[in-house]
Amino acid sequence: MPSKTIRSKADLAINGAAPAFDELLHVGRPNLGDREAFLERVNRILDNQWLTNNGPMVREFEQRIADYLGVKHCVAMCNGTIALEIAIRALGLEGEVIVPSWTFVATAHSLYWQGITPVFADIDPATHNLDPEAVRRMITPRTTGIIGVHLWGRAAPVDALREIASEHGLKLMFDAAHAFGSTYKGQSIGRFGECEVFSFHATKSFNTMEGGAVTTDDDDLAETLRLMRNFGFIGYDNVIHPGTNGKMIEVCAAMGLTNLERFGDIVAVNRRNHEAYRQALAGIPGVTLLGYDAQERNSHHYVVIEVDEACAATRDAIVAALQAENVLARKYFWPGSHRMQPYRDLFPHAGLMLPETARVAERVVVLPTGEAIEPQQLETICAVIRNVCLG
Ligand code: T4K
Repeated sequence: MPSKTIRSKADLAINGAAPAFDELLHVGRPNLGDREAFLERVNRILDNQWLTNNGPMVREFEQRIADYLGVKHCVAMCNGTIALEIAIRALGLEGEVIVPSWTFVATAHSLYWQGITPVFADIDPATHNLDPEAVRRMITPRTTGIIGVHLWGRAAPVDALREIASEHGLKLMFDAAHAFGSTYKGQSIGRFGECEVFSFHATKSFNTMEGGAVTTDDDDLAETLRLMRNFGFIGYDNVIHPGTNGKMIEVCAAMGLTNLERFGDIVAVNRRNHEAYRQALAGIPGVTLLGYDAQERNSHHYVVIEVDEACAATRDAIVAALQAENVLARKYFWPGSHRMQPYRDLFPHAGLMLPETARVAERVVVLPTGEAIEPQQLETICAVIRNVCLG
């Protein structure tokens, strides 16, 4: 059964039956910290009359994030995409840069937007992260860098990518949009490659409404990033570098400081939800919950199931059944960046090198989690999946 576009609540009732949930349950419902603490911070901002441009709230936010991650510099930005663009430019990337296709399209767009060709490499189907051997195959004389993505918060193969980068004289950076609170070999994501880029969008486990950051241990790079996010200004009258407006505003930093205080609780809820999904979905032929690496920390923010040929229902039938019950499950990042525009027209044969990406893209469903979903709702979601798969 093909999935259909849901336009209104009325569209959701199938065969006249009422959907299971009155309210829509979304993938990406924001986790909110303590409202009073947030409002108190907003009042302080209003009292200060300092709304943006590296204000006290942003400076405190940067320090707290750097401490939390154990990294020297956190440069806060207005969102993850601009943070990627600025980091890419600060590293001097040009020509071709290798990225996964299986990621949010912002990873590729942030290169293309500045005249750099994103070259898509295939993934390891067990982790959904870049396959180092596939990366090697895509290197050409025009390649200047690799952007690894820690997809679903699971660390990319950092050591293997580092080895390839140093063998070929390439820059290595990471899109850590999903990986706040994750570790690689016990160390916080945020310290690997030349720099790492976070998204703190509303739909992330840790959010600043809109926001992002570049983190690095490199003093010179951090200084360049700070210049670039503020038009290249140093002081009031002196522009010493090309730049743009990538600044985080004070209210977003206030949200971040407030949410950071509750981040541990949110991770605990996510972990509990993930385990409940694992138990409730066990034993459905052809439905597999993508696991997390038990040796590493993860915010468990993404509940990813894969539906393969052994399942009695198709992936799209499961998504449609969930949407009919008011559960907005997602096929993130279907059909893969290489099949989105402009890449689809520019590189019509890219898919030939991406068989695993193509397979995974046809299998994934992401389910709701976080504080917005109750244990009972989670059980109902699993019952819908069992019904459609087992009849
Ligand atoms: N790299 C990677 C690997 C990324 O995943 C992303 C962003 C980036 C880079 C770029 O970072 P940013 O520039 O975004 O900081 C979302 C987010 O917009 C995007 O941040 C995220 N990745 C991507 C994976 O997902 P959608 O298409 O899910 O957004 P939307 O508006 O459909 O929201 C999802 C659901 O959440 C909705 O059904 C309703 C609910 N929702 C959403 C918002 C914004 C709420 O309940 N409240 C809200 O305020 O893209």
